[in-house]
Amino acid sequence: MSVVGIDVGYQNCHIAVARSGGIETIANDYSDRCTPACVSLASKNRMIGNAAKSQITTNLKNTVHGFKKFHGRAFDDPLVQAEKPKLPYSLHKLTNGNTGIKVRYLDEDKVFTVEQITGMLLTKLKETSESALKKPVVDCVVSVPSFFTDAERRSVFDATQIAGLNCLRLINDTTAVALAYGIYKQDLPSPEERPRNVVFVDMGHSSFQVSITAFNKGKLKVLATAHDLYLGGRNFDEALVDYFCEDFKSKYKLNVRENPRALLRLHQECEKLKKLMSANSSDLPLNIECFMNDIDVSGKMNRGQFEDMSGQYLMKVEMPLKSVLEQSKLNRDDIYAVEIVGGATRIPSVKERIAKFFGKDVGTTLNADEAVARGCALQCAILSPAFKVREFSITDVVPFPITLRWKSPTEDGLGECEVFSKNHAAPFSKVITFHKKEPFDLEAFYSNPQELPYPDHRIGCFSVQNVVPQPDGDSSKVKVKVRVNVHGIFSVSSASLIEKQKGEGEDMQIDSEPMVQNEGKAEDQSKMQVDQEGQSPGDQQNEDNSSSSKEGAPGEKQDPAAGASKPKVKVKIIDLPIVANNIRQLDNDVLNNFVEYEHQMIIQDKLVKEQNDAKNAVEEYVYDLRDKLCGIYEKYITEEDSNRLTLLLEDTENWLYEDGEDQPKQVYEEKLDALKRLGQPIQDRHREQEDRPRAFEELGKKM
Ligand code: ATP
Ligand code: K
Ligand code: MG
Repeated sequence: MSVVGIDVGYQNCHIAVARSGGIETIANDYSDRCTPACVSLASKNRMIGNAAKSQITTNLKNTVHGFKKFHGRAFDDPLVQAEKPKLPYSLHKLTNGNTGIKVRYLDEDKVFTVEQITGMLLTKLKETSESALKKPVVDCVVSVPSFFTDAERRSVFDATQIAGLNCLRLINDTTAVALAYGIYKQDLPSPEERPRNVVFVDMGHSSFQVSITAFNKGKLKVLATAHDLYLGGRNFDEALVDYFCEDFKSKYKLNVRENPRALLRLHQECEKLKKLMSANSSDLPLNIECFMNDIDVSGKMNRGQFEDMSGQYLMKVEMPLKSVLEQSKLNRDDIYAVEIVGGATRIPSVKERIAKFFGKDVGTTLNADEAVARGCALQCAILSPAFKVREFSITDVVPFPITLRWKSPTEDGLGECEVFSKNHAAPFSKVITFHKKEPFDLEAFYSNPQELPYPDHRIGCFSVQNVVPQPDGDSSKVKVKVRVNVHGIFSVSSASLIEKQKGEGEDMQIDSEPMVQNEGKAEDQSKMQVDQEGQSPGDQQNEDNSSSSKEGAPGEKQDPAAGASKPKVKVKIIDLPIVANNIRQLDNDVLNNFVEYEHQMIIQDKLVKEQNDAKNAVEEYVYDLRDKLCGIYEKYITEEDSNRLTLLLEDTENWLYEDGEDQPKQVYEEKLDALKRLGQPIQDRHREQEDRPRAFEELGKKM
């Protein structure tokens, strides 16, 4: 079983793995610990990560980046529509209304879903982990922003499946950071003592997240989270881009916004400048050669100026900090430390605002780029039975309250009930008891649309089927379990009908109002413990109680709700099917097709890679042999043979650029073999000669 944590950022992805020495972040095939969230589609293959990023300006329309926010969103979503004009690639409305990404791939127009694009990225990250661990990687933990709603989480989860990963948990970015912070701390207060409250702040490229977490020995509990969906490093880049667009318009009469390629280059240069300004307060130059219309451009900027023009963004830093503090009902004095991560918290004025708000220096003990990935890997290690790691229990929160509404075709009136309040502990399940004579629908939605960073407050509709009245015509008692699982995804996870047995206690009361029953504090704690111990965090395991009663069914069971004090009622528990219909959910068939298609694309990429490797091998051999023919091999070949061989090498080189440009792998292999048949004897003669004196030397030493 693999222990891998993946931070999928809007701009940057990081991977941490467990090896014998502990948790470490790993580098990719470019010796880079950071893999850009970028996918480039081409006529023969795909490039992903660093290779894709280098295609951004050359394969502009088919290089996809900045797609993380499209997860679970409709094409008509205002956020998607607002991003659209800024993207060099095209978006496309899918038949189900979801956001598609339109590119040329294998010389055809092709529309990919965002799950597929993230799936491609995850394929690359999976391969990177596999080459570091030297074994197949399946199990992993993946990070998502804490403010991701149900549809967004389901979409990311589907992407992990497309990449063939078994995602044990989608963990919130700031919760992963909290775990990375707390698990190694030796001096946390004991469980009876007042907890240590720590604020975690993550400003990435696209968004801003804050959490307050309470630590005791062996556990962490998230108290509250807050966010700004529209505040991140990219806003600061845009402020600079705006400035230089104006600057170049007046200085050089250039309309940069009309030229996507130039605009992209300006973005890249402005981001570099922004980073330089974090370490430097003096004037800094910005120079781009051959920028547009063969004109070289230059400008300058300093930190003070930059802060002035990014004032509108700096102003937004405080709001989420205030919100999280208010929600937690703590005072500033109750905060033990403020820890910052995410690339954009390196901007000095961002850091200052955070420090000023809490009235204390911000801690930078965590690695700003890698803390999320490390936290993910730690969570994966905790969940893995194969890996020994300190016990540490994690209680997260439900970020947005969830309400359930029910209706039946004939019974009149709607009923509704908030099943999860804001900042309710998660994962968590509850049992709700209904009294029904016929099948009914449960609609789940977010209670508070105004606070939702998502335009649709619906989560989904869950139809509880096969409900029938009791034999005597009375309503049946139907117990429905609702839960927020380890991924932060809501579901009506099971339902059962409790049938009174003939002649036994008839004393079950019929409530008109449904009864909501927490599964019991202690019970739920122990369930969370199961999650922590990670026998399997999957859906089944969370249901340990109900599934044990299911396994016995059909049969006679004690109704647990009847309790010990009441007279015992003989009942039969019948499982009821539930049909779930979540918004923006991919169909299972479609998902399976995507899994299959990803597999084909992986094979295609591999073929192209092997072809390229075979071609490069011919090219290398040609260069190497030609060099040696005029060098170390000169003595071992007649002049005539040498001339003939040199000519052949030249022919081969020309062929590589013409007919041999794009040949099947075997053709290159045959070519190489043919050359080697001529080159090998020379090499052998040379080696023999070299070895002879060495052999004498060896002999000399022995005597
Ligand atoms: P998100 O969390 O929004 O999904 P992400 O995880 O990809 O995005 P990070 O890698 O945490 O984002 O941060 C990237 C951002 O940090 C970029 O905007 C980058 O320019 C910025 N950044 C990195 N280093 C510095 C620096 N030294 N000074 C200023 N900004 C920086
Ligand atoms: K990241
Ligand atoms: Mg991030």
